[in-house]
Amino acid sequence: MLFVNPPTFLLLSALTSTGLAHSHLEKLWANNVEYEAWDPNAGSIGAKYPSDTPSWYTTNVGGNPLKPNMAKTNDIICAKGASPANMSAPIDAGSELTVKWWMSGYPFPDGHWGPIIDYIAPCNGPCSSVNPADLQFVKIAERGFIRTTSSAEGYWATNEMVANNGTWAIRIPSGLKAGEYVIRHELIALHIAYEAIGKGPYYTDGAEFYPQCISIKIDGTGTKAITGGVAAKSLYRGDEPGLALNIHVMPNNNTNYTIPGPALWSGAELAEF
Ligand SMILES: [Cu+2]
Repeated sequence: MLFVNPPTFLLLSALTSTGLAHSHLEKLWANNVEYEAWDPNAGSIGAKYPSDTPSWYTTNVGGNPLKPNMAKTNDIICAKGASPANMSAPIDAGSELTVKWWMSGYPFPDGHWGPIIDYIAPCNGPCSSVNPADLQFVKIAERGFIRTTSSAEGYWATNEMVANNGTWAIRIPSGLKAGEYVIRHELIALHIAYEAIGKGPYYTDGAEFYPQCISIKIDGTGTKAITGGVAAKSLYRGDEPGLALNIHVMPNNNTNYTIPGPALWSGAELAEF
């Protein structure tokens, strides 16, 4: 059963000709406060970007993926046409930021198997005025292949997110220094990752990246600083073992899957599953 309220219904109709392909964030929660996320589809038909969401602005109408050849462009940082949120959501270090993905009918296509990865970067001031290219990210969470099933592909983090009504919890490391930070939350889909096999870095096809940034604000007396981060444009090439592979092979061999990107940051603490 699909419940569609009138504004959304009109929106879907309006987008039929351009193709409504994938997902965007619908909501998020920090310190028990619920926020509406930015909807780039609504933006394309005139919705104004709100001042009260920590979810970054994007022009990614249709929630479309970025391909490996976009991994060295500004779009990989925080999605297509991204610019910072006007506010940063207060959140306690050590607590969970929860996000919810949305698309018509289901949160994300179940046939888009892949990892979910979360990064954090300090803004060194208000995130609302940060230059996205200056953000130095460390990885604070990663979840990839989870278990084999009767299908060749098996069960992945993206399947788990869909099964959990589109929600995903991100543990903010405890003891972080007070200040504003950007969370870079990312789904990666591997269903056509095999297209990049043997093609070298930054090929036009292959794995699909779905990043979204969220600004947060931490108070308190924590002392942990983020060090050793990298610019988002240095995270991926598209020909790593975890991005250029065929996940459709029987017998199921995805148990050896290597999540792409840098190693987990030493201060990371994973959410409970
Ligand atoms: Cu797709």
